[in-house]
Amino acid sequence: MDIRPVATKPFAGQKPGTSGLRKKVDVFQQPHYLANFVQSIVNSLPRDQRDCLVVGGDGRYFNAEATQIILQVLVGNGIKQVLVGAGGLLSTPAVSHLIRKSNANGGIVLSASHNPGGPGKDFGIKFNNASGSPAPEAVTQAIYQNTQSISQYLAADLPPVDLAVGEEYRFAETTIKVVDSVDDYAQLMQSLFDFDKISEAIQSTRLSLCFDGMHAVTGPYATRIFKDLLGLPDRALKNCVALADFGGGHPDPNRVYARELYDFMMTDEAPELGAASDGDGDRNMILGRKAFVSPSDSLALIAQHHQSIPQFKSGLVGVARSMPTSTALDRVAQHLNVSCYETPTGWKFFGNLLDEGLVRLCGEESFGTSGDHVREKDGVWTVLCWLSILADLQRPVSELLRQHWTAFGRSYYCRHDYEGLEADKAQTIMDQLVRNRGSILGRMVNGMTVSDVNVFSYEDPVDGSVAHNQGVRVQFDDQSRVVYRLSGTGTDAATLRVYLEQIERDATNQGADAIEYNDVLGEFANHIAQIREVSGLSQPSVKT
Ligand code: G16
Repeated sequence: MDIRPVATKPFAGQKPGTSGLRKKVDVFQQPHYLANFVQSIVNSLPRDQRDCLVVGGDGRYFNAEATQIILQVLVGNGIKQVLVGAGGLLSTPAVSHLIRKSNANGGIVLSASHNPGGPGKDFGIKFNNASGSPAPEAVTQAIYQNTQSISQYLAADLPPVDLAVGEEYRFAETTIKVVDSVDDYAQLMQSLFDFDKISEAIQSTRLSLCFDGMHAVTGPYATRIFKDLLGLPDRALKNCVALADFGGGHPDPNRVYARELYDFMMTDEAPELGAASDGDGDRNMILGRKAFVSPSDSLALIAQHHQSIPQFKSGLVGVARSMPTSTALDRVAQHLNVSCYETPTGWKFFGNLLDEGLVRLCGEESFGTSGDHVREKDGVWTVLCWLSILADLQRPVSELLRQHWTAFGRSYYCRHDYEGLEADKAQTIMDQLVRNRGSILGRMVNGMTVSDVNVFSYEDPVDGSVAHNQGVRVQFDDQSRVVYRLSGTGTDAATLRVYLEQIERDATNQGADAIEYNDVLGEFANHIAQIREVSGLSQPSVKT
């Protein structure tokens, strides 16, 4: 077997976004494109941090071919050990756990998350560091710089590597071990939750679940954990066969793309809990019977009821949310007397806070929640948190939501996405908002007055790094907000996200639909940012 340097040239635009490099799959299929990026990852690693790397992906179209290319480059570079998921499959939180458990130097995740998969659809790659966290900006920047000056990569002429579980190979300096995709993760979950208690509630029919795997990577995880270990019946699991094109669907667990589950959960026949996860298993959607739990509320309720979750029995210490996520968590944190951090969008910003033990629970409005057990958001874990809460408190989700709103006020929250914008127009909208600050201050809507307009910057309290320009906040006098930011995960044109939050403290007015409740504020947000004038879009493409 030869190891040879392959001459190559930089590709423009290999710049990681909110969560790694995401492009159309045919971009990744170009000769050298993926190998260049993987070589750049290796080049960014100090020589003494090339002992062990984890590789796994969400199984989307091109996952199998990409895994072989990655192995060729890692062997070519003499990485001592590579742990790869069987069939090249690992959910994103499972990669994070495996990195931590095996003391690896990092890992490579193949996924475009909730974006569709298949020919003509999306693909992605990202690097996670030794603590299992998506690489911080300094590292992604170093990788990007490398892609822009690369002239060769090292590749081993490997035969096709059969990724059957238990196989072990030795090529040149490298050992490749194929590990079960689910085993380690399932054991971790068993160590964090009281499976007997949840199982007992299920057997006594006090607790029931419908989980939608969206034909994505969590299918096998859900089957092992919810069915084999907790004893839920087959009918509790929908779409749990992982497919390379996610069955032609959009593996995004929200009310739009997990519509069937949502509609079912709004009927009298619905189980206590409904849940869905995304392409790579890090996102989640939580529903009760006739109750949608917004991701921000889900996070706040997990914090409120953390004593029902064995992992958090010793207390939360601190919690964190991304800036656009609703402030429901802040009010619970204040009540619990624990710190609440506000970070930019992107799970990587939680990494340092978790590593330092400053927070134990984090979440984002984009259907992501997780704890200090891994350094990624974690869909199946979130479902287990809810199962634990329901098994312990024995109250319906709808009642828990009502109690929460009565005690803490309700953050009526929703997001308007304006998709398909030309990049320069999207930027113009953001720039104008800041320029027009003076004329926006004092404007009124729904009896609220704009009291501040500012640009969010974040200084990491651990390493002092600063992230500038992380979104524009329009703040009202009653703490309600509109937040504007540009998405960093798309593969096409720009998407402008407008996050709407109104806080209703009157318990008699907390039962409305959040999307409808925010319609007037949404129009106001469009108006003050001149979205219609600049982009021609009078309505958002999606409201979630
Ligand atoms: C990624 C990040 C999240 C972020 C989300 C949306 O999630 O890990 O932190 O909230 O993208 O980002 P944006 O608003 O920039 O599109 P995932 O699940 O796509 O990896």
